[in-house]
Amino acid sequence: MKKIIAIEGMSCGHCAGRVTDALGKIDNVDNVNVNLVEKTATVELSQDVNDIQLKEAVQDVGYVVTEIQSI
Ligand SMILES: [Cu+2]
Repeated sequence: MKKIIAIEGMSCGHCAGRVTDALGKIDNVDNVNVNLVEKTATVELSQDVNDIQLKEAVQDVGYVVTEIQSI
């Protein structure tokens, strides 16, 4: 499954790298793709990961999650 995480506050490749690393460390997150223009991170999951866990990982590195959508 995939989830699209809407994130406020990312402005450059450094931000994208921080978010990618933070999400990539979570168990069952197989792949992370940050889109700076759309202000999203798309995560591919081998098993469901709780939205709260995704949100906290992003917020711990300094960005704000506004929405998480399962696709
Ligand atoms: Cu930045």
